[in-house]
Amino acid sequence: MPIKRLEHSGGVRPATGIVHLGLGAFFRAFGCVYISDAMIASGGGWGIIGVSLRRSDIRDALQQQDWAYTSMSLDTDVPNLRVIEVLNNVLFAPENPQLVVDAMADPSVKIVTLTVTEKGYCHIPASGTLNLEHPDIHHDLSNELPASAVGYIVRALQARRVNGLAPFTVLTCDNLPNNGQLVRNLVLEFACLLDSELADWIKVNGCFPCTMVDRITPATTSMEIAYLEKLSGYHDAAPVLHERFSQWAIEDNFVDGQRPDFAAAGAELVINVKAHEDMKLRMLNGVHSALAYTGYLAGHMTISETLDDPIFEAFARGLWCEIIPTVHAPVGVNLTDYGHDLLVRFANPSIRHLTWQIAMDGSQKLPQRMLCTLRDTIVAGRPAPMLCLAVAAWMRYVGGRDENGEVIDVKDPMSKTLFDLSAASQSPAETVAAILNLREIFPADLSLALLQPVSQAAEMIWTHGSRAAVLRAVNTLQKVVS
Ligand code: CS2
Repeated sequence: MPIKRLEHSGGVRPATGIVHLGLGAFFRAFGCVYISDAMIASGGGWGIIGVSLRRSDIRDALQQQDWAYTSMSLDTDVPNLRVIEVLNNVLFAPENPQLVVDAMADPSVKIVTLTVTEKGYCHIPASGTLNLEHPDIHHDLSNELPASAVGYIVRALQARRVNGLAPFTVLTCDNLPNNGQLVRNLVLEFACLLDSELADWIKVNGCFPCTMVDRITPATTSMEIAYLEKLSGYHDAAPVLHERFSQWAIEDNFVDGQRPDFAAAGAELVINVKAHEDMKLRMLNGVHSALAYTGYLAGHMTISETLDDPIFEAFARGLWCEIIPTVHAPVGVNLTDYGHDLLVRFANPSIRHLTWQIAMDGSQKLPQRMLCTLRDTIVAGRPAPMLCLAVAAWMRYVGGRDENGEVIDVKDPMSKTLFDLSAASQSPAETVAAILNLREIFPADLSLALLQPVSQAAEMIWTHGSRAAVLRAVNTLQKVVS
C-alpha cells in the first residue's frame, strides 16, 4: 500500500515560497516539519522545492510518492508517525542546473534554506573564507551554470536583480558558527569576483539570518523502512527518523519581513543567536564528535552504545566540565541541566546514531566543535585534557585503521592529506605535529599550544587504546576533583 496522504488531502498543495538546497534527512526531519506546522497554524504559501546537489536517490524515491514522506519520532516505545506534505517538487541539480536557478529566481520564492553540511560551503574552516582552490568554486567562477551552493545562490540573486526583484533571504541551517554571517561573507566574496555591483546590491538588500538548529536525525536504513511498513501498513521509500526533541533559534532578519510563522511552530525568534549557537555547537556537537572518535576506536557502533559504558558517560561529563566555563548561557538556560538533558538524548536506545556517521568530515567540524573551546580554555589558563584526548582520537581515527588493524572508511574532504601525513609519521608525536601543521584547520598559535597536551593524549591512545586512555583521563579528573 502506498503512503497515506494526510494534511493536504484532496491534492491541494501550498504555494511555493521556499527553495531548499541540500535535501537530506535532517531538513526533512526538522525544517520541513516546522514549516508544515507554521502553515497549519497560520497559513501562508511556504511550500518547498527541494534541491539535491549530489545524489538523485531521494528525488527518485519521493517522486513515486508525490513528495510526501513519513517523519518517525523515536523516543517512546511506540513511535509517533506523521506524514509531511510540504514538498512541492524535488530537483536533482546536476541534471538541470538552470531549472534550479530559475526556481530560486522565481518571484514567489522568498527564502532559500540550506543544509549542505560543513563542507558544502567550500570554505577554509580555520579562516571562514572561500576556498578558491575548491573544484566547484573554480568551476562556478568560470561557468554560468553553477555546481556549488554558493554558486547557485549568487547566480539566482544575479537573475533576481536583473529582473528587478528583491533578493531572497538565505537561511542556513548547518552547524557552523555564526552561520548566517559566514554564508553572507562567502556569497559576497564570490559575487565580488563576478560583478562588484552585484555584490554591493546583495550587501545592501540581502538578509542572512543566523540560526541554531537541533534535532538528532540518524540516517534511515532499510531496517527502518521495513519497520515503518510493519507498523503502518504502507510502504514509504524515504521516511526520516529522529528524536522527539527539536529546537530552532532563528535571528528575525528576513527580506521585507517575509517568513513563515516560525514562532507558531515552536521556533524561537531571537535578536542574536550566538548564545544558543555556542551552547549547542560546543556542548552537543563537540561532545558528539568526541564520543564518536573515542567510541568508534573502542569498538562502539552507536552513540547510545558508547554511553552504555560508564567510562564514556564519565568522559562526557568531564568534557562538559571543560566546555561549560567557555559558554555564556542563553537567557533562562542552566547549562548543567542542558548537559544532563543531552546525556538522556544521547543515550536514547531507539536512536541508532552511528559513531561512524558523526565521525565524518572532522576536518570541517573540529574548529567550531572543539577548537574554539580549546582556544578559550588556553586563554583562560585552564588545562583541557578531555578535549585534547578527543582531538588526539580524531587524529588516530583519520590514520585509517582501527585498533584491530581494520581499515576505516574515513569520509572527509581532507582524508587523503590526513592519511598521507599519518602514514609518513613514525610516532604518535610525529603524527600530531604533522596534523597540527594543517593551517586550514589549526591556526599557528593554537597549533603550538596544543602540541604538548595532544601529543601526550595521542601517546596514551596509540599505546593503550582509546578506552584505556579515556579511563585514565576520567580517573585523573576524579582524583583532581576529590
Ligand atoms: C552530529 C549532528 O552528525 C553529526 O555530526 O553531531 O548531526 C547532530 O546530531 C545534530 O547537530 C543534532 O542537532
